[in-house]
Amino acid sequence: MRILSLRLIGSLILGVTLISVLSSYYEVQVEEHGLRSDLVRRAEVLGESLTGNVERSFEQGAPRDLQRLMERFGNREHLVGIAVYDLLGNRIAITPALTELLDREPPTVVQAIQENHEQGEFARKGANAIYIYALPLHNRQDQIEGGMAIVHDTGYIAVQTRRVWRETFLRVLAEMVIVTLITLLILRWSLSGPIARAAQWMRALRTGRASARHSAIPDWDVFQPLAREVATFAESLKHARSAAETEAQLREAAESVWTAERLAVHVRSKLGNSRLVAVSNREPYSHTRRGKNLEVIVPASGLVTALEPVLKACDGTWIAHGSGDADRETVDQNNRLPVPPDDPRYTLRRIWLSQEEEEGYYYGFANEGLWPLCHIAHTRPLFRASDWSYYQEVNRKFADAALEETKDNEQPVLLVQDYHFALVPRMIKQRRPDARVAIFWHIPWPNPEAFNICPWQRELLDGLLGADLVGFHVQAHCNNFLQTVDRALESQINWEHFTVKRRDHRTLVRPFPISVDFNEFENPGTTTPGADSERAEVLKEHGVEAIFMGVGVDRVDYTKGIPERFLAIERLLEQYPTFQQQFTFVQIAAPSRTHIQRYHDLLDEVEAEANRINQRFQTANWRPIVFLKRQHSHHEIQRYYRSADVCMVTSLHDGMNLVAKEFLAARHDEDGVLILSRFTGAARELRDALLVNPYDIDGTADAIRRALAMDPDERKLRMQRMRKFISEHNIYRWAGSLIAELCEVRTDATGKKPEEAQTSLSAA
Ligand code: ADQ
Repeated sequence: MRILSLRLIGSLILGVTLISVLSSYYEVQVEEHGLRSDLVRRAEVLGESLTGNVERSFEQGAPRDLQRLMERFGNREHLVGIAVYDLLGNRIAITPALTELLDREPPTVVQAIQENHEQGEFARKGANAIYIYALPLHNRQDQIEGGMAIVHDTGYIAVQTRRVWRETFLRVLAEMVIVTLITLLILRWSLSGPIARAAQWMRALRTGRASARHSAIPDWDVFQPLAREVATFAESLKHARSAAETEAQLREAAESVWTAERLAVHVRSKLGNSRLVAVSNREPYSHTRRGKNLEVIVPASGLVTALEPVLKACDGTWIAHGSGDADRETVDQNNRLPVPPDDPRYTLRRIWLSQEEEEGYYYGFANEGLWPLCHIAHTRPLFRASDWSYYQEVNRKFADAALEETKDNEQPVLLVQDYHFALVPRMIKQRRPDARVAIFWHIPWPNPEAFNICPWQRELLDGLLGADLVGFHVQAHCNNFLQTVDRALESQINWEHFTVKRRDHRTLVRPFPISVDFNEFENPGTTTPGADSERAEVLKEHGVEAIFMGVGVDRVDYTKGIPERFLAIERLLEQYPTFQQQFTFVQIAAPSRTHIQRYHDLLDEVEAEANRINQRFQTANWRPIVFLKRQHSHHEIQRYYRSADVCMVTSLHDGMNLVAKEFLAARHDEDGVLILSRFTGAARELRDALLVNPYDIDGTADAIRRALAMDPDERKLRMQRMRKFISEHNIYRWAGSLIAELCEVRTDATGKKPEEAQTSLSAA
């Protein structure tokens, strides 16, 4: 930095000096030229006014008159004197001051006589600098009779020029000092400060000592454009370090835990040269416009966390609905864009849907039909023929995009996500029997009787059975699915291997329990206050004082059992009044699918229920329920997870439920109790949670009391066991096992042309 400053200052001084010297030189030249011209003009004027009288006296042969005349003019400024010569070079008259200077006729006078024309010459006579202006003298017949020399002292020009040089030099010196000082100040404020802060930040990252508070990008001032690049670089470094640490821990524990890096290696080895394409409704990055700026939004979604490392590892393509208001501005002419925006590693292909398509396919068939059909939560599914028609149309749109993205690749691998795309696997396999296609169903699969009410159950099942692999969270959903197929379609089911054979195509049905990225959850370490003070701080922000805190984090969905949870809290306060003014429950509630009347009403209902219970029990500085009705960032949610005594997941039915697992992953302090509905997929894995039936309000209230009164050792033991399980059964394991299983599948590349492979449903 010092060398940089010196060099910078040196260059500035040199540059400023050079420019100033050149401009001073020019100024001096101009000044000198002006003074000389002025002198020449004065000599000419004097010559003109003298000539007539001098010629007359000269002709009359009156040297005394001539002498007097010249002496009368001799006191002009800078004039040394005047001398008159005849044609023979004899001095006729001379002013006294000039006597010593001109001992004989100057050559300029000789030349003026010879050429009969005025002459001027700047000359030196000993130590004197002079200007001689010579002019010929004529008689009345206009014949030349002699010459006259008017001599000026030019010494003052040199004095003047030196003064200009001196002044310029002083000005340059002052300028240099000011410029140097300003440069030093700029260096200090604009460069040294940000660089020092950046260095400190990077050192903290390099040494792994960056706390959550210090991990944000500092203000890099003029280096701001670099900051983003360095931040991405630092992020990779952080991941590499945590991966290395995890690897080391694994080696130490002789265990095999999945990490993003391991998944990447695994995926590359399994895929070989195959191209990987993921299809989901939700996109991993959406763009929105905030004034003049484009903002990138990464949805808080387990699906994105799980699939992104897979796509990154093999430069695949992710096909999704472009739902951001500025999404169209950021794609190329093929509706593609490289992502992640900061460090592009794979391609996002956006599909555009009209409002009618979105209403019919997404809100209608998927969320008013299939969602309540698959969740036993006593909300009646709505099946409209128009929605079904949009569902087929949009499925076709996504399948076509997937086929287009894989048209130049042999044996592509396709991962289709969720209940929005039940028909896509068949649509792809009909045209590309060589493709490996998996569909993962993120929600439960109900029993055959429940599914049977769907007017298009056979079409949906047939669409799904186009896949080589159908994945669910838990074995029970696989079993329900196979039983449904058994009842509804002609097929052969192998209960030993969990496969379905239909028209020469075999589909594997397997459980892949989804999970979270265990290492993503911040460990605040010792730099932030412990759970007790963080809890008090969190509650204080909402104007509440309490000893115990519970937390719930949900989309406001009728399957999540939020009203049941609130009733259980009310029952707890009724039955165990000691918890009044002691226990507060924070419900983080993200409004969801509010286009649908049922969801819209539910949001009002849940809020009204929270208000009712609050009004019943609240005091000046305490209330039982803090209802936070908005989407929160993952970072914000973690604070609540960390400081809660109890997390409540009371879903009436849930495929897995990631909130339960997120709560466990966030508890680096190995404290806190999880209350978990037995109707979630997670309940099959997390046996150390307090399992409840959310319909049993008294039972759930009892579970809250039990959780709050639980012995710390028991809390710790349960939490440790569940955290160990989640750390081993993380999101990367989910993606790794799904891809491994899919890549083992023998495809139907039987040589049949696509048309031959197609079979109509009616033939089944
Ligand atoms: P969801 O029904 O959405 O997922 P869940 O598994 O609980 O349910 O995941 C919700 C996610 O959204 C969590 O990551 C949670 O942190 C986040 N979230 C919830 N409320 C939020 C809020 N207010 N602000 C911000 N984020 C919030 C479906 C199935 C599940 C299955 C998942 C994954 O219904 O059963 O576990 O897919 O397969």
